[in-house]
Amino acid sequence: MTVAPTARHPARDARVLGLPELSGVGRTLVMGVVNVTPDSFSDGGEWFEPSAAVAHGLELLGEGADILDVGGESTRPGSVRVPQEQELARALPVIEQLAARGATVSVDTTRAAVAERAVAAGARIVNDVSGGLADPEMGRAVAETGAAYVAMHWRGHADVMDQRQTYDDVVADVRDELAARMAALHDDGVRPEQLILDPGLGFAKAGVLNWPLLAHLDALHELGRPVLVGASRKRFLGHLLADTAGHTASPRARDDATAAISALSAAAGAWCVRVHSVRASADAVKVAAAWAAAADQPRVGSSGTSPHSAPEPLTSTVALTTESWTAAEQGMPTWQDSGARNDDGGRPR
Ligand code: PMM
Repeated sequence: MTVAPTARHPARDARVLGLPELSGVGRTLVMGVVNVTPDSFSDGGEWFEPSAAVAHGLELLGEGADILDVGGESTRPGSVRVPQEQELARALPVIEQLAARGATVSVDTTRAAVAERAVAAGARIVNDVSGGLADPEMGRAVAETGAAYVAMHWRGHADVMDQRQTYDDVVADVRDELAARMAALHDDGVRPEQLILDPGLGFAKAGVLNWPLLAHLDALHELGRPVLVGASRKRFLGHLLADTAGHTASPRARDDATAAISALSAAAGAWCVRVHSVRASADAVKVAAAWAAAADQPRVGSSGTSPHSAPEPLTSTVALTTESWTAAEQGMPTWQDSGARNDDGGRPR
C-alpha cells in the first residue's frame, strides 16, 4: 500500500513533471549516487568502468534506491573540470544501460549539452549542482526536454567555491538565491512543476553553515517546491564525528550519520535524500513515514490488531527488486569485486 500524501508535507508531495510514479508517494525518496569518475577511487588513476558503474547502480536499486544519479564529473572541492566529451563518454553508456533496465535515472551535470544527451539516452531528471548558473543554455535545455530539474544552491565551481562562503544569514541567503534562480529559470521557459530545490550542502559552505540549512528546511519549502538533501559523506559530517585527537572521520565512516540525516530530513518533509550508501537511508525514510503515519492516526490499542502488525509497507516506487536485479544474477562484477572504493580519494567535501 502506498501511504497517501498528507497535508503535513505539501512540498514533498507536490507533483513533479515527468515523474508521475515518484510524485506523492507519501514518503521521502532515496537517490543512490553512481559517480563514474576516476577521482572517486582511493588509489586514484584507475578509470571507473561503465560495467562496474552499472553493476553498482543495480546493487543500489536492490538496496531500495528510487533514483540513480549518474555523474561523469567530480564536483569535489578543489577538483578540476573535465572536458565535455569525456563527461559524455563516462556518463552516457551507464545512463543508457540503467534506464534500459527500468531505473529512474538522473544525470548529475552542469552542462546543457550533457543534460540533453543524457535525457535522450533515458535520464528523466537533470541534477544540476549549479542551478543553471554554470551554463547559460541549461534553462532552455531543461525547458525543451521537459525533464525534472534539481536546481542546487551554488556560488562557483569546485576550484573557487571555498572562497565564496560569506553569508549574512545562510538560511535566508540560500533561500533568496534559489528564489532568484527559480525566476531566471522561469524566464528561460522552465515550468515550476519541473523544479526540485537543493540547499547545496558543502558547496560554498563550511562545516557550521550546513547545520542551519538542515534545521530550517522549512525555509526552502516556503518556495513551494520539493527539496532534495545531499549530505552524504560530506566534510561537515567528518568534522562532527572527529575523534578526540581532532582527526576527522573518513568518508565511509560518515555513513551512519548520513542515515541519521536521512531520517531527520524525511521527518522535516524532504522530497529526496541523495546518498552513497542506500540501504540504511531507505530504511530510515520508511521509519519516518511510518512514524508520521502513526502520528496522523487516532491512537489505537491491541484489540483487533495482530501484536506483530506493523504499519503497511510502502510500495517500492521502482519496479525492481533485490531478487531480480542483483548484480550477481546479471553476471556482472559487483562494486566490491571491481576493487573500487568510491569517494575516498581526493579531498572529500
Ligand atoms: N553533492 C554532490 C554531487 N551532486 N547533487 C545534488 N543535487 N546535491 C548535492 O548535495 C550534491 C550533488 C557532491 O557529492 P559527491 O561528489 O560525493 O557525489
